[in-house]
Amino acid sequence: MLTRIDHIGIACFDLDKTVEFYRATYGFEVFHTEVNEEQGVREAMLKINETSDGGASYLQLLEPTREDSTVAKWLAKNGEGVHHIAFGTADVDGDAEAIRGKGVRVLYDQPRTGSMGSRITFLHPKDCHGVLTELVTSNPEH
Ligand code: MC0
Repeated sequence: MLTRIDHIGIACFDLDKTVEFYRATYGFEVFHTEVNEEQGVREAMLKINETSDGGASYLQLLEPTREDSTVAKWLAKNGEGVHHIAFGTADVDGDAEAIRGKGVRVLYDQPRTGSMGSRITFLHPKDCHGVLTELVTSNPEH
């Protein structure tokens, strides 16, 4: 069951400048940063709020680390902006299978590693009314 918005992914050209915009304009501070080599991104997570299921919601700022990454490709075509939305679930495997059964393309056979040790998969934007959609099971250690 999808229980919360885990994060909204925002693609940017310059992570440090974008982090500074969110800090100076809204007062959001960086909760976590990491590089995900598999996904080809450097990212900053800005925590917005805790949620009633024990999780949290974040803004995720994404800067590509290589030209052939999905985010670099998307930035070249669209410029900066909202890249994807991610829903939190306690069971990414079960929810991905259930959604696959409804005819939506799930992009990974098995969930991969996401931010802060989470397990993630993606749904094809063309099957989701133009929205690249991610499913996330958080790592309880975070
Ligand atoms: C592509 N399309 C999108 C889109 N990306 N539509 C909405 N939102 C997006 N973000 C559209 C394109 O405009 C195009 O439509 C069609 O989908 C095919 O795109 P493409 O540019 O030809 O690229 P493909 O087919 O090679 O790849 C698209 C696909 C890919 C969604 C399969 O981006 C992908 O695998 N994404 C999942 C992984 C990802 O995005 N990782 C980065 C975040 P037209 O109409 O022009 O044909 S990593 C992350 O977020 C992790 C670290 C985390 O949360 O923890």
